Amino acid sequence: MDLKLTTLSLTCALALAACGDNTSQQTSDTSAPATPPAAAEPATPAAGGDIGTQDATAPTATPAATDTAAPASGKPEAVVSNCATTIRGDDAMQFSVGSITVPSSCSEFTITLEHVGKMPVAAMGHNVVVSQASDRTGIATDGVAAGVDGGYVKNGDDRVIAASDLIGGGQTTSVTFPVSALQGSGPYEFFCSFPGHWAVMRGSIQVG
Ligand SMILES: [Cu+2]
Repeated sequence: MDLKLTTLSLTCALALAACGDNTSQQTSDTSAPATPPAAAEPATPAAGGDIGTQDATAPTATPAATDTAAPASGKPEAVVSNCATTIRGDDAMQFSVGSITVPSSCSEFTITLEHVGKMPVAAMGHNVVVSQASDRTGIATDGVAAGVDGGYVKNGDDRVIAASDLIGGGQTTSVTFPVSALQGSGPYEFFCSFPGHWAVMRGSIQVG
């Protein structure tokens, strides 16, 4: 019910935006919330609104729609320069990027992780681990026993391509690894191996 109303309201708002008609908005301000959608809907096709609606969707509907729909994949691509990138982790258990593309011209690649939060490592520690995607769960599960002091990575785990230190809020760390390690049979991922984090704090990493 709420969703439907929200959708209708959005449709209304988008239709109004497409029309660019301030008069209509004044109408919706004074009317009951449910009334304007019905009035605005017929106006959409008349305005030739398909393209206008899509244009308006990106800026307008993003906060409500995207945050719940795409937990891991809605993130931007990492900015890479000089065979390195910097990503951020925060107190909301999120990485700032969803994908890292390593230039094939690089022989080594460095990922720097900035923990921009304030929580201590024991409560909200982050690291960045690189592995085959299919090894992520095993690495993280076996890493639990290593604890905070072991960075939640099992000592000598040969499935790990790269693993940074585990850091708390305000700290920065980095890890460098050979690009050839990403040129076998992927796909590959980067993730945080802190218990519970690896399910959401992850993204794809590939040589491009
Ligand atoms: Cu984490």
